[in-house]
Amino acid sequence: MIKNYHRWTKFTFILGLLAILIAAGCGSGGNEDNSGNNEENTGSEGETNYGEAVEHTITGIEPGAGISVTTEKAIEEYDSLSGWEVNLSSTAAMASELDKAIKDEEPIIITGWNPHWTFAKYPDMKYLDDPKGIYGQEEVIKTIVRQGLKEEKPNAYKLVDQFKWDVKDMESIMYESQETGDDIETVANRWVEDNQDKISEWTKGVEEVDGESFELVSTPWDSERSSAFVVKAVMEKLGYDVTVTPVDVAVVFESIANGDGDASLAAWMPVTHKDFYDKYSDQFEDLGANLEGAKIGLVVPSYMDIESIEDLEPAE
Ligand code: PBE
Repeated sequence: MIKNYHRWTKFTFILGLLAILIAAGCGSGGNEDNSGNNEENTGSEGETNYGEAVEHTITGIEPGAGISVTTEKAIEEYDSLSGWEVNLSSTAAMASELDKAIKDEEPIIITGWNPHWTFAKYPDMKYLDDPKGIYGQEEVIKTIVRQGLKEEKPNAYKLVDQFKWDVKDMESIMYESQETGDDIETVANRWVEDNQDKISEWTKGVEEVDGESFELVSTPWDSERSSAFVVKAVMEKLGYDVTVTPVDVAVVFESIANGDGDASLAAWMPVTHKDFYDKYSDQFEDLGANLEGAKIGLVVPSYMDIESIEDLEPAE
C-alpha cells in the first residue's frame, strides 16, 4: 500500500513536470506566432482582453451602409461596447485588414454579412452572439419599386416581381468573380446563360418591349451588383434598355420614393435598412423578398476565443 502510494506520488510528480514543460513550450511558441499580442492583453485569468487587443475598434465598411448604422446602435446598446468605435472606410479596406489579421492570427472584429465571398475565402469565421438582437435574426433582400410602375411599365413590373433566387445563386456569382477576377457583370451574364430554367420562371408572362428604358437603383456591394446585373441581362434580352446605378443606401430609398429610379433589388430588411425604409415606406411599393436567408452582424475569425458581443470589454 505504502509502496504503491510512493509510486503514485512519483508518477504524479513526473506528470506534473511534463505538464509544466509542455505548457512552457506551447507558451513561447504561441507568443512567436501571435507577435506577442497575447502577452500584452492577458488578464489575470489568462484570457485575452480582446477590447484592448483591437484598441476598442470594430473594423467597418462604408459610412453609407445599413450595417454601419446598425453597428453604431450596437455600440450604444451594449455595455460591453461602451467607449468603442467603428472604423468606417470601405469594404475593400476592411477586406485587406481582415486578410492581414488572419495571416498573422491577430484578433479583429469586422462588420460582416451573408451572402458575402469573405465566408468562402475564410471559412473559419463566426458571428458573435447578439443577445440583444440589434442585428436581428434572418434578413431578407426585398424588391421595391416606384409608385405607378405597375401601370406605366407592366411587363418590367411583372419581371422584377417574379425575380426570386437563393443565397447559393448569388454567392456563386460573387465567388466566381473573386476567383477569376472577372467583374460581376461579366460573371452575371454567364450565370444567366447557364440558368435558363430560373430565368424562364422570372419571365413567365412577360412580353418583350422595344427599347423601353429601365432604371435599376442598387448599392455598391457585390451582393447587390450580382442581382442587378443578372436582372439587367435578363431584361435586355427582352428589349429593355437598363441602367444600373450604385448609390448609398439612403439614396436607394430616396430615389425610388421620388420616382427617379424604377426599382431596386437591394433593400435589406427587417433590420439593416429599417431606418431608410421607414422614412419613405408610404412612397414606394414593396414587392417582397427576392432572396431569403441573409444575415448581418459582428464577425471574428474562429481562432478568437470569444462567442458573444457581451464577452467584449468596454473601453474604460
Ligand atoms: N451590406 C451588404 C449592405 C447591404 C448589402 C450588408 C453591407 C448594408 O447596407 O449594410
